[in-house]
Amino acid sequence: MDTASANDFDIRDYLRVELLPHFMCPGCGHGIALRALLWAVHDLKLAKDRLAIVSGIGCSGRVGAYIDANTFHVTHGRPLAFATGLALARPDLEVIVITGDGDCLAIGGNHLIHACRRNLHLTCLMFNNEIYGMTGGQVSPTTADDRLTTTTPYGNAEPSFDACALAAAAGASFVGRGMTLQTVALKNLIRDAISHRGFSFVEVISDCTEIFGRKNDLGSSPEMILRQKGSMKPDTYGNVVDRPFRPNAVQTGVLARNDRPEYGDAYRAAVLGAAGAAVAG
Ligand SMILES: Cc1ncc(C[n+]2csc(CCOP(=O)(O)OP(=O)(O)O)c2C)c(N)n1
Ligand code: SF4
Ligand SMILES: [Mg+2]
Repeated sequence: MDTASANDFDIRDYLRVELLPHFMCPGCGHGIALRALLWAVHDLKLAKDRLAIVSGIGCSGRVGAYIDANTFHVTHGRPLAFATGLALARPDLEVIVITGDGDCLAIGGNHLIHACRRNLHLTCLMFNNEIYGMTGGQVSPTTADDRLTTTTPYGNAEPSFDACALAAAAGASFVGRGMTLQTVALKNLIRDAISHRGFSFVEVISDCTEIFGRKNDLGSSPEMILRQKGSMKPDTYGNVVDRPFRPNAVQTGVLARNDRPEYGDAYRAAVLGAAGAAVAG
C-alpha cells in the first residue's frame, strides 16, 4: 500500500465539490477510476492550471466535469480529436482524455487508431464497462461473448475488441491495462502513462453495476468488482490474480512501451526547419 501518498491525498482537493452529489449509480466503477486518476495527478504534483481534461459523452465522459481543472466535455466519440488540437496548440498543458468503450472504440475508433499512430503527447484513459451505460445498456465493441444487453437480448454473438492489442498494433508508445479492483496499481499505471512522453493508452476495467451487472446477474457491486480478478499471469508490476473472467482482461500493467519520437516535437522541428530554410533562401 502506498501509504505516504495515500495519507496526504484528499480527493476533495481535486473536485468541484459544489457539483456534488455526483450522478453515478451506487457501486459504479467509474468513481474508483476517477479517484485513481486524481491520486496519480496528486502523486505527480501536477498544478491544476496545467491540467486539461477532455472527455466524450457517456457516464465515463461525464466524470470529467467534476474535476477542478481545465475541463472540456465534448461531442460523442471526438475527445481525442479535440485533445489533439489542444495538445498541439498548448504543449505546456498536460492533456488527459477520459472516454468510454463506446465513445473510444465505436464512434471514436478511427480517432483512436490515428492518435496511436501519430504519437502526440496525450494520455487516453478508456473506462471499459463493456456497455453503453449512459444510454441504457446497448452492446459495445468490448461486450464479451454471450453477454446480455438491451440490443443483444439473446446474448452477444459479436467477438469483442482487445483494446490494448488494437492500440499497440496501431503504434501507441505506451499501452497498459488496470482494474478498479486494484486501485493502487491502477493509480501507478496512470501515473506512469501521464509521465510517458508520447501517446499513452490505458484501458481501465470498470463496472456498470446498475445495467450490465443486473442484466447479466453478476451480483452486488462488491461481488462484481471481485469478478475482475481475471488473470492467470502476474501483471508487469508483479501482482498475481487468479481466475479468468473477462476474456481480454488476461493481463494488467504496462503491456507495450517504446520511446519513438513524439509528434508535437517533430512537428515544431519541421516548422522551424522550414522557416530557417525560407530565411536562408
Ligand atoms: C453523435 C452521437 N451519437 C450517439 C449519442 C448517444 N450516446 C451518448 S453516450 C453513448 C454511449 C456511451 O457508452 P460508453 O462510451 O461506453 O460510456 P459509458 O456510459 O458506458 O461510460 C451514446 C451512444 C450521442 N450522444 N451522440
Ligand atoms: S448506468 Fe452504469 S456506467 Fe452509468 S453511472 Fe450507472 S452504473 Fe455507472
Ligand atoms: Mg461503456
